[in-house]
Amino acid sequence: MNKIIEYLLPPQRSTVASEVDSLFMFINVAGFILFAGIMLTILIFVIKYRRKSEDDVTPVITHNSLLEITWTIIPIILILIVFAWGFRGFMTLSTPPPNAYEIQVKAASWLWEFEYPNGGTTLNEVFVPVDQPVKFIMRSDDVLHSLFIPDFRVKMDILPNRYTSIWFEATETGQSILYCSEYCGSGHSAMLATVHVLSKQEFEEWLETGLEVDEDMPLADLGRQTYTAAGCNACHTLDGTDRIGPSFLNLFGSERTLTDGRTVTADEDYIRRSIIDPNAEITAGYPANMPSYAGRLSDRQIDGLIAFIKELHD
Ligand code: HEC
Ligand SMILES: [Cu+2]
Repeated sequence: MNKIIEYLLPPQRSTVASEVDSLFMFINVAGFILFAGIMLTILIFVIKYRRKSEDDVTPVITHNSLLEITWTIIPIILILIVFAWGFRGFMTLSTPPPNAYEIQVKAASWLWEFEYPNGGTTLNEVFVPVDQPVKFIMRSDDVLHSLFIPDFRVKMDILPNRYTSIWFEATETGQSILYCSEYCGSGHSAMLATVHVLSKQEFEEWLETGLEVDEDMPLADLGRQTYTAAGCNACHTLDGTDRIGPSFLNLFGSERTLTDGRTVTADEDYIRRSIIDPNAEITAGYPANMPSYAGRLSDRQIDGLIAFIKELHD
């Protein structure tokens, strides 16, 4: 059974994963046995009781108490097992342990922002300690989203104007994928983040140092790093092809036509404005759906992005 689970499902990387999988497999196997049994019975009856001659008549059958009680009791027992088992898992999943480490999660079209107790934030990346309960307190900036981490078997809707939460305890260090599982518009499939599970010590170190933007890195390198870390790559390519937004190739210094008919030159100021207040100037031919990065990127990261975009010419 474990081999089948390994084959069918993502790796089990949280304390609740194996219980979720066991119930899932129980429902599947029970469903399969019932399906096969019913199909087989139908097949046998079709053959055995087929009309054999022109004047074959159907006998009058009223009922069979034993049979009817059996096929009522067995499904009731099965359903009660699923209910009790599922309810136990539901209670575990919905009551975070009191010592859980709390991270605030903000979902926006289309990015993930994580805020740690020390005030630091990360975009599209979340760092958590291994073997410790972690609680996400989640809200949405705009529409309905849903946070799903398949490796941890946790999933919860995220709503505007209301908090929802999930918790998990990762059982091994490494990376897992986190994504939005509620269709939320054209950038929905790009709403991805990475969960980095660190050892306790690595996590402490990361909290001390990792949150600060690397001051020594050359600006353009920082820009390249931010381009993926902040998820610009979900909508902007570097090779001249359109994704959701225009490509960054040959952008710097070019003339941009805006939806209001004005033409502007893509200089430093224009790029900075596009990042901080993207809906102020919409490039003609593209939807107005870039999220604002105001307060989400440091000034140095924005300088880095500008330096990086400047270099992209063929
Ligand atoms: C969800 C998709 C999405 C993400 C993520 C996104 N953008 Fe955009 N961006 C757009 C769209 C669509 C436009 C064109 C409409 C407009 O001007 O707002 C655009 C326009 C721009 C422009 C102006 C381009 C032009 O042709 O004039 C710049 C510069 C820019 N984005 C930079 C960034 C940077 C830097 C990031 C990451 C920090 C980023 N964008 C993330 C969708 C996105
Ligand atoms: Cu979403």
